[in-house]
Amino acid sequence: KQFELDDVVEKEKLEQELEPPRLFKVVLNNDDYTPMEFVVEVLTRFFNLDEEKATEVMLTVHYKGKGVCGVFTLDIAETKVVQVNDYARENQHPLLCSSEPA
Ligand code: NFA
Repeated sequence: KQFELDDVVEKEKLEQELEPPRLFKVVLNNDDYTPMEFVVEVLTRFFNLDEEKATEVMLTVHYKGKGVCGVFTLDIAETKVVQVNDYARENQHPLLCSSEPA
């Protein structure tokens, strides 16, 4: 147990010397065909937004062309993009999710 504690302390020391991780925005892009209700479902399912916040983001995408779903480290952002695009395709919607540096 003491060794595990030493490992944790050592890891925290190393992390303090590192740069903060680079962050990436995950964005949804507007299209003419995906139903608004499906976009809200995606935002609640994959980004843990409540119904009100999901509706707000969906309407931003609809009216402005794109909108930010969340900000994540690279690996998590990449996973979200794949999950959303796979889910949209499974449901035969053209909805497109992508990521960009924050
Ligand atoms: N523009 C789509 C429609 O009018 C709704 C939509 C919103 C699609 C956000 C994609 C993203 N049905």
